[in-house]
Amino acid sequence: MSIVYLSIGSNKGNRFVNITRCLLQINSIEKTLIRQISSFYETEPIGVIDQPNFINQVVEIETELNAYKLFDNLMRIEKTLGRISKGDKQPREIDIDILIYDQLIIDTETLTIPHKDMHNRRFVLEPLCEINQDLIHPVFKKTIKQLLSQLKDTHLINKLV
Ligand code: PH2
Ligand code: MG
Ligand code: MG
Repeated sequence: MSIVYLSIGSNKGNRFVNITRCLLQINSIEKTLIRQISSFYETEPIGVIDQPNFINQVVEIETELNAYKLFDNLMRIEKTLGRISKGDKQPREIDIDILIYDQLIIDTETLTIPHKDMHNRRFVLEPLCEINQDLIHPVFKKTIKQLLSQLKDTHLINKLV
């Protein structure tokens, strides 16, 4: 069994409904179970201007699926929940990113784990720190708490519930 951390985001439509549906669908992936859920955070968009704020959340799951099989399932869920492939720069109902999969390091065209931007993003590190501050980043060999303490990202995030 593997432990995986996912970042979930929505900035189109009813963001809370989208994320709730997303959680239900993740939990119904075969051999996969949600173990922990962070608070919701309302977050300023990064890298894309003139877009609505996101709701972001981080979840911890356990799964028997390998990283590629899990990724396929997550992309299927993104599509089901309405994400039309217009590219990463458009508002979307749901975006699911694999942050960390055990201590695995993968760097291929389709999949990069750990997520290549996670250590630079407050909307990832704060919710992740809430559910596992001692988690080690497999590449930097630092805990999430350490990465958060040295983070320079000044984009606004607001913890909701
Ligand atoms: N996702 C992006 C780009 N920018 N900004 C915020 N606040 N939240 C996101 O989930 C996000 C983003 C690309 O996936
Ligand atoms: Mg993303
Ligand atoms: Mg994505």
